[in-house]
Amino acid sequence: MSSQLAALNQWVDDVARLTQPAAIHWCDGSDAENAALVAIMQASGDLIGLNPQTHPNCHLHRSHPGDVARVEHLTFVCTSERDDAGPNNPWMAPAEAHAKMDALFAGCMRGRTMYVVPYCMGPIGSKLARCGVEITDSPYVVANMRIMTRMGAAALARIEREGSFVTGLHSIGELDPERRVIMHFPEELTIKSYGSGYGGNALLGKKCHALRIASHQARSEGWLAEHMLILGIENPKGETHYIAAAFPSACGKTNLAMLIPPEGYARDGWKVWTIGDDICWMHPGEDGRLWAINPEAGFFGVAPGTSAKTNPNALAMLDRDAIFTNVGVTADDQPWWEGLPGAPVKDWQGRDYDPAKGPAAHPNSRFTVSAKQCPSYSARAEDPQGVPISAIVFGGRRASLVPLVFEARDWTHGVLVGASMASETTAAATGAVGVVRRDPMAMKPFCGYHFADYFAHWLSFGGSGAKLPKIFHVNWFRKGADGAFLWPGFGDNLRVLEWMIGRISGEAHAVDTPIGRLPRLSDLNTEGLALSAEARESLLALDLPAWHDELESVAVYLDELGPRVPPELRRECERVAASLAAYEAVDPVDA
Ligand code: OXD
Ligand code: MN
Repeated sequence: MSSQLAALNQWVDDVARLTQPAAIHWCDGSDAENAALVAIMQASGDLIGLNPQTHPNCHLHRSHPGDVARVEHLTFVCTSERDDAGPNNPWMAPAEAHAKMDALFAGCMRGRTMYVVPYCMGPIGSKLARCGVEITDSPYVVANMRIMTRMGAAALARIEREGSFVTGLHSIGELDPERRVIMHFPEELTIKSYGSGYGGNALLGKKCHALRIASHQARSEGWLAEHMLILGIENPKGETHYIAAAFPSACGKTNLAMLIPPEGYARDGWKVWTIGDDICWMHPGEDGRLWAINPEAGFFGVAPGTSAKTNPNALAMLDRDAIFTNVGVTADDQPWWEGLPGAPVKDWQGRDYDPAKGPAAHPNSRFTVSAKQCPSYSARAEDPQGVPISAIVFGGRRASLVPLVFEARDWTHGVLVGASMASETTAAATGAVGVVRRDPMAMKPFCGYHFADYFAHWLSFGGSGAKLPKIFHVNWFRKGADGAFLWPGFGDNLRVLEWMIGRISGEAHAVDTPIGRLPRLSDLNTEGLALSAEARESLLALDLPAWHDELESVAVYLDELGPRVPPELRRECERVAASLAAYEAVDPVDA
């Protein structure tokens, strides 16, 4: 046995001694193994078979009702120096955290099977990919990891070759919110998660490894691990531009990644290709560009709102080989959520559906499905080199203030734009929904180190020689006086992406403003769009006094992050504030 596998075996033995499982199963990722696990879960009630005619090999899982989202206040980054975790992360000293976790894990797998899950984040043959091993007592987690990562024998072979891997120990424990905690030890490449079966808390390859641990590694190794979708836009000339876009959880990353071009665009030959919907690892290439891979192999998407109008590609991939978590079901056992035709008879808790008790599907109900089933999945998603990124897009859910789109004037300004991102909170995490909070680069819950150091890391890419992507900010969620969205969104977002591509190729026009470069409405293709007068007036308008307040609030936010904030970023904030003060209002909107 190689010494690499000896280290892995040793860890597995140690964990077994601590957790006392009845059996140990090393996962090979095969179909036969999956079928056996599904049978076990159907027998235990962990999975419920759905209609085999309409949804072959699809299953429903109902979580414990108190375990349906990420728990940010129980998610710790355990660095040896407290300040290295930053004010953006709950922190605990590593020794204390290990002791706390060991006490929770002691004997917790008695009577259960312990699964050893080797996985690879990224195409198995890619230098940019990284491996991990998750130990879990949840067969539901194994079934999800099999879809979300390259899991099993091939990953184990790579681990044996490479030696280094992230270790993740997970137990559902008693699913008791009082005994729930997720610890990250970035300096040890280790994760320990107890007491939750929910995706972001339990599928350790995703948020825990591919974002929190990877962001920490990326900083020391000179790359970026980001909460971004990646899509390719092919124009009628057959040229494809790849765009990475960061939005907070449940703000439409999956829909944007799978966008269907609106009618005129489709006719003219525009195509959109999906690379990933949640996570993007970007490395500087020898050519000075940033090259990106999607470390995941599947989608763990929010179900409610996914419909023939919002995301036909997603619907097309969800009629076979998928796991649904916390959705409702129809009389003929089809999965159902708000936004779909038909009617539910059971809600997400398995109760008879009663609208008085709330929606049929939990607002954070999910589907898990292989990316290969997505009709727009790009062949380049499996390219070991990744794809070159032409533009980075930041966006939030903002009912007011922030225009539909603007371009940062340079990299430093773009980093400020990302650092000052804010968005209304959603059901993807426990806590109040709809409250505007700062969520820099959509990484508030996921950055595994101090935000100030993270901003410095981003700024460090701005050095000479780099052919960096242009940075943009979008807001699809602006609302009018009546509370309705002003922009149609979904497929029509391609109109905004087309303008960005025009900016990259130097063909599209923009107006310079203190907050960045804005198109006039006439610079966007609005053909066939019925925009209201209010939308035409305000989608691209600048409310100068409100922006002045926004910049003040950004400065306060940077101050709150403390003395580590790079002076360059503070200066950039001051520069924008000063140019706002000096700005003579030019209405960028075409009447
Ligand atoms: C997710 C999230 O599940 O961001 O992707 O919560
Ligand atoms: Mn996410």
